[in-house]
Amino acid sequence: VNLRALYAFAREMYPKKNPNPIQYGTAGFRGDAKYLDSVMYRMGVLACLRSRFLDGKVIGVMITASHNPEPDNGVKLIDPQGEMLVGSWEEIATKLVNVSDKELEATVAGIIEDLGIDIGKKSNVYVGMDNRYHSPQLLKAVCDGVLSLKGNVKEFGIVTTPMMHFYVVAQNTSKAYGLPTEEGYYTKLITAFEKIRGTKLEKGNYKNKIVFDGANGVGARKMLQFLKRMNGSLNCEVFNKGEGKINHECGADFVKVQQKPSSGLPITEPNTRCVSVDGDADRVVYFFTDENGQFNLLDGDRIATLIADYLMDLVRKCGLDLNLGIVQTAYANGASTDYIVQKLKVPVACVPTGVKHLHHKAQEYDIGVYFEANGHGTIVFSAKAKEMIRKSAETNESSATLLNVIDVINETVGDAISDMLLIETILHSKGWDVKDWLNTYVDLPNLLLKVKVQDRNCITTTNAERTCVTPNGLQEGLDKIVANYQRGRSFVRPSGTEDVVRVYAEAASREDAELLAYEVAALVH
Ligand code: NG1
Ligand code: ZN
Repeated sequence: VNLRALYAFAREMYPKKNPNPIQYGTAGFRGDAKYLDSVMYRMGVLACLRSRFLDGKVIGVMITASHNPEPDNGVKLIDPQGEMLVGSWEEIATKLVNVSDKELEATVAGIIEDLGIDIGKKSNVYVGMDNRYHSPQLLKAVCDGVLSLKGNVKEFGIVTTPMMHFYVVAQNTSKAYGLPTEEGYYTKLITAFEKIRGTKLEKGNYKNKIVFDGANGVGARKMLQFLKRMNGSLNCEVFNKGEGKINHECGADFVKVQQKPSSGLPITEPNTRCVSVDGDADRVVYFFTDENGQFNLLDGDRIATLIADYLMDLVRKCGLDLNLGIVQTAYANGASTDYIVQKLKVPVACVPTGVKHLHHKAQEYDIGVYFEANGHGTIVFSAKAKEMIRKSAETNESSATLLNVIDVINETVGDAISDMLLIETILHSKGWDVKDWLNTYVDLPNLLLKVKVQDRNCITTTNAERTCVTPNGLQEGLDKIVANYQRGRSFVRPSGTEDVVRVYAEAASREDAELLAYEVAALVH
């Protein structure tokens, strides 16, 4: 391996263009696609080194800007067990993309030396992308990065983010997990889903009919692939299939933040279940419009509580002694937390924003259910839990069902389609429609605002982002405002993915939630 090639490649094909330093954040690097060629090239180099560092284990690279607008793109690395890149390498990544082209060779040499990487070892990298028009060019840059250090690279073309995670885990673990191919992914999820569902497709209030909003992203085309293989076990019509701009007035982020239906969907009968995913299909929310024309959102908090309730019931029927916990962030609606504590009586933890934090916390339970309010989440089962369920499944029907439930779930990362299949399974099993689901608790009215400030990092927080540490006096000011509102709660934090400060507020009435949010925003400004 000749490091000289690095500089030549960088200078000729992927010269550094990003004017300002960028940082590997909660979702990797993200920004205007115009500046990302060199970032992608260098992330290919880094993925190649990381695989060598880990004895040739497959490292994944996903090219997407998720729910961001169309001009943006991004990249993140996937570690061998499907987790997000380990923290210490995030710093290396940040350093590597910010050095000049000239310094590249020396920087890579430094990384190799510091970490004692044997560059004679094999290196294997998997790469996939979303359907943005600039993704193919960026994918080529990643591949060139891997190739310039003589690593092996396998391209998966257009995939959802969770599919990419699935491939990486499937390749690095046993065959029993599933095959690291598109067909392997569909087969695993569909087989488990259809086994639980059986042949009776409608039950009680549950109707086999959903409207799917694909956000003009990858989720739409993959959902169509699922349906082709499902023979009607799920009756689903797909919209926003890519005819419009990705995430533009549609998709999970739009629905959650705007609190209204996506455009591009047909007028449906009242109370029809609508499902929105985001551009790379790792987030999902449900919604419906009732007979009074009222929009109703079923967000990540609803999903977490529905799943936890179902799983607890199943575990009880299995007769297994397994503890279950729910992990939320500060954005979780206060009413959902009350419902978890008072009705479900399940332990609930609050952690800082970013699925990495949620995932780690969830792993402390035998069964950990985690969702961000925006619909990003999944469920993790400990090795001990899986073993107990597997044993008991030989004699207990509920345990056999639970075993299939585990196979419907993409445990490595939030997966919109897998989450949706699980939700459909639960609603079917309970004989529920959206109204039954909505009736479990009443959300507190809430609002999320973005505030532009000079330097968002002036604001630092503690207590899982619920308390401000700096600037001095901000928290005291906030407390004073909040005290005037019934059931008021508000917090501010710098975004990890955009150059803004986010303000969240909830209160007993819509009017109050809005007043509170604007009062706090004015304080931050
Ligand atoms: P930031 O920009 O740090 O608030 C957003 C979402 C996170 C997470 C990340 C990664 C909100 C309020 N924040 O983070 O939950 O999904 O993007 O995509 O939704
Ligand atoms: Zn996403």
